[in-house]
Amino acid sequence: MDSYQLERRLRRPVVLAYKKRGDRDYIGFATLPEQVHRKSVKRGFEFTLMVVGESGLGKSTLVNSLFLSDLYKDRRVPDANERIEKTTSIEKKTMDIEERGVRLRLTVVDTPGFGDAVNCEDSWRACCNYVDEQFQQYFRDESGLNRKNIQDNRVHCCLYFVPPYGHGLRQLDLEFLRRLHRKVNIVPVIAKADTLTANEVRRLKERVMADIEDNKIQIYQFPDCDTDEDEDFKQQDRELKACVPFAVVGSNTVLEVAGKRVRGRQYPWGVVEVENPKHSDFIKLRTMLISTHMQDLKDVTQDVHYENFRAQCISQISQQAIRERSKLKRDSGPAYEPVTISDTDRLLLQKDEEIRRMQDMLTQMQERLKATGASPMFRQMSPGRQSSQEPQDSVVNV
Ligand SMILES: Nc1nc2c(ncn2[C@@H]2O[C@H](COP(=O)(O)OP(=O)(O)OP(=O)(O)O)[C@@H](O)[C@H]2O)c(=O)[nH]1
Ligand SMILES: [Mg+2]
Repeated sequence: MDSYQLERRLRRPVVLAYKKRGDRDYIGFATLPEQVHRKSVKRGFEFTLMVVGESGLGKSTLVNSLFLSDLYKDRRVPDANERIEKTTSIEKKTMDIEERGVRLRLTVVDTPGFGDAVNCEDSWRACCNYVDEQFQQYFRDESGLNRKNIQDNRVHCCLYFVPPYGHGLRQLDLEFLRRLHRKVNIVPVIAKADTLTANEVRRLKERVMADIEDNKIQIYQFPDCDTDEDEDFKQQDRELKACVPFAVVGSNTVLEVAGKRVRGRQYPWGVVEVENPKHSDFIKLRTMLISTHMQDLKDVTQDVHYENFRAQCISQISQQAIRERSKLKRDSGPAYEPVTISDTDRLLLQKDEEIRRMQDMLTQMQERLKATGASPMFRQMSPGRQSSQEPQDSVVNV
């Protein structure tokens, strides 16, 4: 479909809505939702998913299963020696998907080599830097001239893979989660769930959730269901929340089971079907990620994580401006009564104005966040003071 056809197709609902209403009192703003819908469909959607977890847990396989793609066909698996040397690399793949006229630019950020290096600090640092760099880029673009066409590469969701062996979260997992939970929406998943019995899955889920709670890790919170939703929807919502961490199975193989072609894993004793809800939580995860909560994940990224980042940036810039101002004052020597405004005075005035603007922005943001009840981290911050409870590993360079 060319752009002219797309334009016509997008215009159609509004025209129909207008014609249907013969009522003389009809003003027309009832079409506002349609207009918003039309505009966003035209613009298309962007979503970035990061997958993190120890090497070999099935991250790439799950991504292929989720998006019915084969993103990793040229992948070469490093040998043991390479793995010891290896640092976590960031592999970014973007694909444009279209479904019923809706375009989605999906970016998957994979982290092969996570947990391979002897030093586990390397693992979280690479991911943390990546998330920060995307925020920085967005912040720069927002303050630039071409604000209308900003590409949103911020990470909207991070699937964190917990190994099926072991008894909950390990040091490596906790370290990663502590460093990133205030920056990105974390959705924990139990990898290779087909290697566990139903009871083992249940026990591991409980352990993981207890570890998350004990360590005060803030994973992605599903929004509350509206009270006027129907009972089926409410039930679905309850089941979804109870499912976390999702126990998933992935496969790149399509098999034939009872005359139907399904993605699955063939074992001597039978087939594990990826999309069978009795075999794994794969469908629940896919529905949540793609059909029901994609927009909410984007909203939380914008309203909570990015706002936190932005507040830190503004606070740092305003501190820097204060420092520069005092330096200028010192350098300008003893106070005297100038007859005309000198360059130094002009600069000082500019700096004062800059500081005032920054502080206004900061106050506005604090008020907005207070109103939405978001981000405890932000509430701990004030200009010139940084949260002491948070690991301050990210350096914000603007
Ligand atoms: N049993 C089981 N095996 C799986 C599953 N998903 C993937 N595998 C297998 O695990 C191996 C590693 O899968 P990958 O998807 O390459 O793992 P990865 O996490 O991307 O690994 P790196 O790219 O090295 O970080 C492959 O042999 C897969 O076939 C699963 O759900 N269950
Ligand atoms: Mg991989």
